[in-house]
Amino acid sequence: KIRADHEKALEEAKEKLKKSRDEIQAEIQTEKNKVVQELKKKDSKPLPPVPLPNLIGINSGEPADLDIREKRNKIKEMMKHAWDNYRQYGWGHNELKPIARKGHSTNIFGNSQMGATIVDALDTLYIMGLHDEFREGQEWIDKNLDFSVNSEVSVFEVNIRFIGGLLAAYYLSGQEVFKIKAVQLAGKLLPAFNTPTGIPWAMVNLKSGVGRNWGWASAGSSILAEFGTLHMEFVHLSYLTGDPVYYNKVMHIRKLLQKMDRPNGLYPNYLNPRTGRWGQHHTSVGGLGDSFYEYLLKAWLMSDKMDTEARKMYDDAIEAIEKHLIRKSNGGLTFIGEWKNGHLERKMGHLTCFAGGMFALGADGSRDDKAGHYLQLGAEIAHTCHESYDRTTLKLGPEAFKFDGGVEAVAVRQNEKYYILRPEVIETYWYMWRFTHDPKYRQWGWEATQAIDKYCRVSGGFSGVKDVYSSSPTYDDVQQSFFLAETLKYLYLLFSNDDLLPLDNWVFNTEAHPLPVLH
Ligand code: DMJ
Repeated sequence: KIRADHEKALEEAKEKLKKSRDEIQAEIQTEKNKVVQELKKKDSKPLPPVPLPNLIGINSGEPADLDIREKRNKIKEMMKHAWDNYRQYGWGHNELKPIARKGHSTNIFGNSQMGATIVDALDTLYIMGLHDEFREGQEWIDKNLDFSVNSEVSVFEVNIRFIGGLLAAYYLSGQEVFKIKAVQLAGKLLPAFNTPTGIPWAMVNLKSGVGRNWGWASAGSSILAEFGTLHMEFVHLSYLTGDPVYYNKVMHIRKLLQKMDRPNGLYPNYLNPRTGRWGQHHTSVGGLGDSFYEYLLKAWLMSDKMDTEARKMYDDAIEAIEKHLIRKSNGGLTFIGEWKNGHLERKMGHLTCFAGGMFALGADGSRDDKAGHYLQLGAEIAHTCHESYDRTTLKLGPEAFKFDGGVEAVAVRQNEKYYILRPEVIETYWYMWRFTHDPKYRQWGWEATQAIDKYCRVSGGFSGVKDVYSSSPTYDDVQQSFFLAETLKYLYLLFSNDDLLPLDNWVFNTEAHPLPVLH
């Protein structure tokens, strides 16, 4: 067959070479035009009209208390500082270098300028009432955001920041352009699912559709927190387009996971998309695992609690996590460690701190009515993470902290002492505030606001710091897009009334982009 194909190709080539150069060029041009026309047809296919769900809670949420209002205004001013500087020095780039005052990017966004900060920040601008800035962002997206680029991007990051950001902007503002761009981009991610198992590759080239995995991930594995954090956005895409393709992709992942054995009931962080087998047995509620658990719970909430299969998977997973990963330190701090090949590492990441909010959010509806228990667990994690901030010089939390050899909630290794404007601790304060109204959460949120403003603010925006234990920290010179999407949004909501984006009607994706519950 190979020989026959080869000879056929040679014959065709000989035929072609009989033609003149101009004829050949004309043929190529006709082919090209055909492809362009088809792409255009595909891109401009009108989406079916779908009624916007009944959107509640898009109001100003202005607090009556003067002190709270002033704090909220301060956070809005910080957002404006971050945005204005990005606008001036990094416009169109993915992120900003606030000290060098120029654009910045990392490999998760590929090699093109996709305006990650614009897309990530849109809904925060909208919620804060920064409407001129929102319009500027919308205009840029309308004119410049193009996904037909030869660029290899992270499927997970593009989903949570771009698709999540565009969908939230659409639901909040009703502007069609966001929906259209979200659907176009989703189409570019679909080839990532073309693997022997349907577990997507970590990266995909937006133009060629070729996918692959990170070189560092256990024997060519895909990562739990990456392929397990697509559900919310993909369900919304199917809802908005009437096309089940997105829904089917994520449900296929779920079905596959349900069939697999789990060591000690835990989900390992690595799964090989070719063989369908687990990679290294490493389980964590921080990096590599985190938002997989979050999306099981949120799939249930987003379905108006109809998706009980997701709730069961969440309950099972959390029970195993409590049994094997959650411990109390000698000093009485509850922490979530990491499971590595049968051994518990007594270390917790800043990323893991989001789990306090997750436990509180999942309390209502928990198995055996353990709502009180999970709310308490959320409070304990919030307390531990606050301690990780409070035990530093800058009152900002390190990337990872230990509970070992007399050390409690403190980073030991130099390369774990940085703070890169991450949101997780503040996210947990906000959920805990919504569920308890205990004033300490606002107080802790305000401490973090002041520390960020004092130590991370520079004249060209906000920067991460390399060592939270040093009184004269050096900057990493990156203003992360999630600072505008998440950190500042959660702070703003912490000092707003609860009727701004009530949790009965909105579910926040893992990048803090609010999506409506589909009743
Ligand atoms: C964000 O992009 C998301 O919150 C993600 O789930 C984890 N990490 C960053 C922020 O720290």
